Amino acid sequence: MPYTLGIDASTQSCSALIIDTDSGTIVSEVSVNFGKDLPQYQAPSGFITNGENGEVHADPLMWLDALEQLLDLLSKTCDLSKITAISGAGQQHGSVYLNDRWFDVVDTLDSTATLAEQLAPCLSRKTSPIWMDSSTNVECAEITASVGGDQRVCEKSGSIAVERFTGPQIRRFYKTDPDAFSNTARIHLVSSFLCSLLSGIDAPIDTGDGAGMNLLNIQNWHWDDQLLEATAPNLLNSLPEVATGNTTVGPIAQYFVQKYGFNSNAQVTIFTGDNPSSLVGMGASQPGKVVISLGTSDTFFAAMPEVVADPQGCGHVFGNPAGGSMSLQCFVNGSLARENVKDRFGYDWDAFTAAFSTTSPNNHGNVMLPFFSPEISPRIQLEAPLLSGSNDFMTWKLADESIRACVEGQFVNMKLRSNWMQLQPEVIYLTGGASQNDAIAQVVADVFQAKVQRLAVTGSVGLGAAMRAANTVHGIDLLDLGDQFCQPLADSIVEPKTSANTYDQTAQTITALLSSQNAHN
Ligand code: XUL
Repeated sequence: MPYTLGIDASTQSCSALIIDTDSGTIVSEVSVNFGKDLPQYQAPSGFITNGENGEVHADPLMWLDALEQLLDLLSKTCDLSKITAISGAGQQHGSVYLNDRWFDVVDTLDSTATLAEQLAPCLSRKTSPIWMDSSTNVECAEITASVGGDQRVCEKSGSIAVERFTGPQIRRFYKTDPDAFSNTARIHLVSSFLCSLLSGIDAPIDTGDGAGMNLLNIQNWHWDDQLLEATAPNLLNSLPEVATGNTTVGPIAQYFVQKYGFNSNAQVTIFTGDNPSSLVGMGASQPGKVVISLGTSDTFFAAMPEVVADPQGCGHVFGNPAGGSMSLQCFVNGSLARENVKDRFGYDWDAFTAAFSTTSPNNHGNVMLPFFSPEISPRIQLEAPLLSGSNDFMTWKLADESIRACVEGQFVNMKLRSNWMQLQPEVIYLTGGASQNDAIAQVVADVFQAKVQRLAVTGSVGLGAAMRAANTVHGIDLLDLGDQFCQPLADSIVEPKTSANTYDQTAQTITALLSSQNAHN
């Protein structure tokens, strides 16, 4: 009975999910939370706090310790020798900088030492910038000027130069620490770094995650000479190959066979980014479905029939691991913003949910743009929400109204920012931590005037990875895997209850609030 493993290396945790494609069941699911399970790294939400100048970094050794804890846990729930296919996904854009020892070490991992012990001497940069980093404003401007403007960068790479994307991050490293940069022999994404370790070779970057770097040309899916040159000298030498999402990298490294009891013949499929993986795991890798993922960041994405770029410059085009491309819009102020409003009133999640029954859609004109940290959709530097409404609301005296306003503001803003994709979704697939909350799902249905559906499986990133592995290694069709694993949760459908124009006023208020702040769309 062949088992398939999917790994989800996300911002706050590392999770694993094993599927059995014969019986169509999930055999095992485990997770390691960076803050809770690895407190020694002092990263309660998975990143180092108090970074300066918009820097948000994480310790790559923490990811490695988490991977080992995860596999240890997993080996206690399931016989890992039954696994025949493995893939994974990483938080997008984060980068790992390695010196030339990397090539030897990754090839010859020693199962008597930990991954972290062996990899520590390979790091040419101690910490990894992650997607929450907004420190590269100047570098984005430099890359844009050198390539010939926003439109040109967007045509080539699928996005304008974006602060959190890996290219601008690499450029900043090159400028601020040229010695360490020249010591760097390889730059990996979180996804390709972990894939390399699992397979024991220097693995390629896939077109899904690779397009989040401002370095890959989305017309031909090759590194783009002009973008590379605009970013840092001799960059091509430091980048792995690019490969499509259906590439098998090779058998699992002996390290994991010896340490955790994997089967030597288990094959590793190239890893991808968490969003492209979720597209597959939601059964949405063919055009026609829209996914909203509610996580640390909220994201809105869909497989695209053709490549359209966002004229506002906030959206992105990535490779679709199932072939073709996908669009994505990312919102930094996702679950941390919802949590912030909840905590401000000392509410638990039940009280948070109950707030939607004491208030009504449109919230009597009380509107919030809950941007507790700098937002990227649209790009605006804020540390506190923008509010409009009654005096009591504006002075945070109305708990329930504030909670509704936070969620309504998030999704009305999401609708405004995703209009460029020209999608008229009839069904929206909701996933991620907060997706099981019916009150939130109702706001999504009302704002988008579309049916909202949840899947039985919550870990769509890990599931997408497992499905991709089963597809490439065992040749099982992704559509068939979707029928098996991506079924809607019974009674999970939420229909719109409000009329189509209910949120028109909210949308106008949000647009006015943003223009009063000079947001750069
Ligand atoms: C996407 C993005 C985030 C990360 C973390 O562009 O920055 O969604 O992938 O989840």
